[in-house]
Parts: sequence; structure tokens; C-alpha cells
Amino acid sequence: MATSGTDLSFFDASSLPSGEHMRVGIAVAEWNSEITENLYRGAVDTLSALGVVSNNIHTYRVPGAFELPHACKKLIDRHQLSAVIAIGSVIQGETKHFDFICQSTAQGIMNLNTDQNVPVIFCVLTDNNLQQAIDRSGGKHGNKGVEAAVAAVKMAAL
Ligand code: DLZ
Repeated sequence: MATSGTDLSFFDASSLPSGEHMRVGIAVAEWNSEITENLYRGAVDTLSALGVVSNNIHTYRVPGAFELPHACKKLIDRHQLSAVIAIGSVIQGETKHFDFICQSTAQGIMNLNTDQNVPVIFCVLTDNNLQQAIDRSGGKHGNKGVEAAVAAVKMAAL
């Protein structure tokens, strides 16, 4: 996999747009919450480091990744947002549920990106096992919530 052996979560705030006047929505899935809450903390800390004020961060929690596109749409409809981050963690099980959830969540978020005028960042881990998710939510491969926040600020500034 492209990120094996690398932590891609370092960023240089001085080379990124300021988030001072940005408003960011975050939808967080509660399924695998030990993973998604770490991603959420990484995203919020990074937005803060890039200048986004806490009053301008709007958070909705939903049961699972499948519900993320709906929550993102509600965030877009209710707040005047610069960007939205969708946070989830889907871990492979013994059935095809994994494939359906990954496919529909990714497609739902892509549809928002083309149908709405607000960028929606895909911060949904799709891992084969719990260890892979741990490694990417504050472990040896960094924290994908950090990378999602950097992407959100970049896309908001387009
Ligand atoms: C049902 C289910 C399963 C099996 N696995 C996950 C998962 O790994 N990650 C996740 O975010 N959600 C999972 N869910 C729940 C679905 O996303 C959704 O919340 C339910 O099917 C209800 O619509």
C-alpha cells in the first residue's frame, strides 16, 4: 500500500492557507469510535493550528460510516461552510458488509463533491484489521485526521 512505512501527517503551517476565516463541518461515525475519535482529535487540533477558531467548527456524530454522506449534507445545508470532513473507520469482517459500506460511503461523499459547492474530505479508513486502523489514527503511519484537516483548508482556499 502507498503509505506502508510512512507517516504522512507532518505539515508546515507557514506554507498552507490560513484557516482564520474558515468554517468547517466534521461528521464523525461512532462505529469503531476508539479509531474515529483519534481521527477527530487529529483533525480538530490541526484545524486549530491552521487558524480555524473553535466556534467555527461544527461537529455531527452519526452511528456509522454509511450515515456520513447524510450528515455531511445536513452540515452543508445548515451552516455556511468552507469545507466538510467525513470521518469513519470501516474494518473488514467475515461478510460482504465491508464492501457495501465502503462503496456506498465513498460514492455518497463523491456525489456531494460534485453536486454541492462545498468540498467534502474523505477521512474514512478502510482497513483489513484493527491494527491497520490503529496505525493510521495516531500510530506509526500518522493520523489521517491531520491529513484530512490539511486537505480541508487547501480545498476551502481554492
Ligand atoms: C453494520 C456495520 C458494520 C458491520 N461495520 C461497520 C464498520 O466497520 N464501520 C462503520 O462505520 N460502520 C459499520 N457498520 C454500521 C453501518 O455503517 C451503518 O451505521 C448501519 O448499517 C446502519 O445504517
